[in-house]
Amino acid sequence: MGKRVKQIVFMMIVLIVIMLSCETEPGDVFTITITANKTGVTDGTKAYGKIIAPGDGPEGEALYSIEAVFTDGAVSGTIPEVPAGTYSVYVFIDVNDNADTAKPLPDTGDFVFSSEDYEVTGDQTVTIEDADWEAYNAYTISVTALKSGVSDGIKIYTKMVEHGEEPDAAALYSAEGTFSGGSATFTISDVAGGTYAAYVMIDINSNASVSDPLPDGHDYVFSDEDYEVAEDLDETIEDSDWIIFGYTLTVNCEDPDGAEGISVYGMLVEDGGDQMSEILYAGEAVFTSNTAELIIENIAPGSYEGFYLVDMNGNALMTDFMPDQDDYTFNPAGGVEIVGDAVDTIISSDWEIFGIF
Ligand SMILES: [Ca+2]
Ligand SMILES: [Ca+2]
Ligand SMILES: [Ca+2]
Repeated sequence: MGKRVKQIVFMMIVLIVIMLSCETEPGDVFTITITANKTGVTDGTKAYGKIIAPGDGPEGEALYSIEAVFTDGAVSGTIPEVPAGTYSVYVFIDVNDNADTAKPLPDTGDFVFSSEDYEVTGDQTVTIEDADWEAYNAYTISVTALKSGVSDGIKIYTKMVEHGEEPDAAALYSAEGTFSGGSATFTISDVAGGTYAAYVMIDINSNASVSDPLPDGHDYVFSDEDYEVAEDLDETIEDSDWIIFGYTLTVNCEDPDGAEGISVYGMLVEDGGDQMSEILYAGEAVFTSNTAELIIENIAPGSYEGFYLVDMNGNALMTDFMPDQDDYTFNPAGGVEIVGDAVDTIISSDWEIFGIF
């Protein structure tokens, strides 16, 4: 061989050796180092990492696993002898210190990191920075509220309470915003997935307590008592979704005479209206043991005429409540003034039999 050919052959051999040394051989194993930072994590908090088969979700069986303890907002550890291949890497910080060490999984309150389709081709380091963590099972709700006619500067408040609870229950999450140009926006972050009762109000008369805002007369309210959160949500409350906050009128009625099992109806119409006026609010109850508790709900504050009817012959329609022969009626003089939740009483002698003048 000529000198030049020898040089070329030598160069080719060198090149092949270099190429081979870059390829992973079957049986080669590598060390995976996981280095993580998260400010605010207290010393002693555990982090768990695992490498699992690609395609398995975060709950998949660990092929390789590791646990380590946070110090000064940082944690690291190594997993030796990982064959080349494609995996998923899951790491979580057990912030609330409740993971089952036999099969550690994150729950609400923990932080998680994942890297799917993670290729192992040599000794490698997975570096997880502050911004790479996500709160487990936590979502962001962004709300735009529209309501024309609301003055700039008026506050809107929202609270999410336990499912089944009323607006005055303790807030699990809350937020506020300020109206400008007929709309307001607010964001609720880190909401754990689940079902809640959500209450929103526009404090029209600017008198709500900032620490526990609740609606009163003239405020607008909106509620969703079965509010499900399972992803990030972008919501709009439309102009027509709002109702004026209303009060409850409870009327304890005494039996006029022999009305056991009979229905009593209550209805409110506009101030100065009569029995033929449009019914604004209504309720129904049945006499039991000579009394009936009639409840009329969600009444906007104001003055109304009240009409009550004991439908002795059972022919009144919920749509008109018109009395006829032998029914009992009562129309309180001076109307019904609603400024808050109220309790009224109708005693036996208040009832007048209809049709006898
Ligand atoms: Ca946990
Ligand atoms: Ca108010
Ligand atoms: Ca009747």
